[in-house]
Amino acid sequence: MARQCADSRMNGRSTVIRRSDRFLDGLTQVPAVTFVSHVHPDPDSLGSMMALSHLVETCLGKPTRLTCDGLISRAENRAMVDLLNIPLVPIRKVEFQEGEALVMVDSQPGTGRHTFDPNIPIYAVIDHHDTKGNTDGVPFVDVRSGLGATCSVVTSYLIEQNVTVPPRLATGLLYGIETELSGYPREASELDDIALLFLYPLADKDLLARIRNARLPQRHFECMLQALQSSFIYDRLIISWVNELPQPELAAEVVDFLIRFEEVDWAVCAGVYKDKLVLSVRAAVEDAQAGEMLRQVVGTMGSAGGHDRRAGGTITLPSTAPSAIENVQAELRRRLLKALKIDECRGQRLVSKREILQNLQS
Ligand SMILES: [Mn+2]
Repeated sequence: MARQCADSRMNGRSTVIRRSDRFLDGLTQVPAVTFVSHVHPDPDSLGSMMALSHLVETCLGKPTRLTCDGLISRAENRAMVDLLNIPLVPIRKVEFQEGEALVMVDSQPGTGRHTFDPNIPIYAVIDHHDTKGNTDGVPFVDVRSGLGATCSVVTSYLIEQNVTVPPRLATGLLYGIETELSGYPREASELDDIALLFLYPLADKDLLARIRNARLPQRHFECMLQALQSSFIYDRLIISWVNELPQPELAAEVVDFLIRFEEVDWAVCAGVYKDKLVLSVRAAVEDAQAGEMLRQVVGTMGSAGGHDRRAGGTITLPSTAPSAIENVQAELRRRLLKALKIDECRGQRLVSKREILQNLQS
C-alpha cells in the first residue's frame, strides 16, 4: 500500500532518510502491527503506543493493536486509560499471527520486563532507558538514552510525517512526557521541550487535569503512612520497607515523595507485593547511574534497570514467610550500603517510634 503521509523526501526539501521514514518503510508489507511495552505500562508507554498506532493507521492504513502486560493499577494511569479510551488488549490474550510486526516501546528485549514469549521476533524497539537490552537482529532500533521520554521520540515521528494529532492523542503524549520529566534534577533534552511545545496547544487541558488529580482509594493513604513509619535513614540514603504494597506501582510514589527529604541523596522503597519485593529508587544527585547501581545490587536475585536518577526492579522472594522476607531485606540493605559506599550502621527512623505512639494516643 502506498504511503498516505506527507513525505518531504518527495518534494526536494530533504534528502535525509528520517527515522520515521525508515520505521514506516519497514512496515509496508506487514498485515498488522502490534505494540508492546514493559509490565505495568506507564504513561510514557501508553502515549508512545497510542502515537505509533495513529502513525501506522494514518500513513499505512494497517490495523494495529495496543497491548497491556500485567496490571495498570496506579490511579493516574488508570484514569489516563479510561479518560482517553485507550483500547488495550491483555498480552496473555494476544495470539501473534504470521507476518505481523511487533513493535516494542519504552523498553528493550531481554531486560526482564516482559511476560510474552521472548522468541517472537520484534520489528522495532523505540526506547530511552539506559539499561541495555538485546536488540540483536531487530531491524529498526531507535534508543536514545539522553531523552526524557519515549513519547518525545514518537512525537518527533508525528511531526516529521506531518500527521494531524487529535486532542486525545496530544493529551496522552503530553502526560507521558510530563510524568517522565517531573523529577529533579530534570532528566530532559531539547527534543523533549520541542515535543511539549508542539503538544500543549493540541492537548485537552481539562482531561489532563483530571488525569493528574485522579481520585485515590483509602489503601493508598494507609500504604503511605506505613511507608513513612518504616523508613530508615543511613547517612545520605533512606530506605522504606513496606510490608504490604496494595499495588506494585506504589513503590515509585513512595520514593518520589521521600527523595524530597533534604537530608538524603538517595531514596529506596522495597515493598512486598505477592511473592515479590518491588524496588524503586530515586537519586537527587547528578551522574548517579541509578539504573546500573540497582542492576548490580539486585544481581541474580531478580531484575532491575532504569535511568540516571530513577530505577526500578523486582526480587522474587524464596518464600513469603516473614523470616525469608527479612533475610532478603537484610541482604538488599547490605548491598545497597556497599554500592553507595555507606558504612554499615544502624538506620535512624524517619519518624521516631515515640512520636508514632504519641500520635496514636492523642
Ligand atoms: Mn519512559
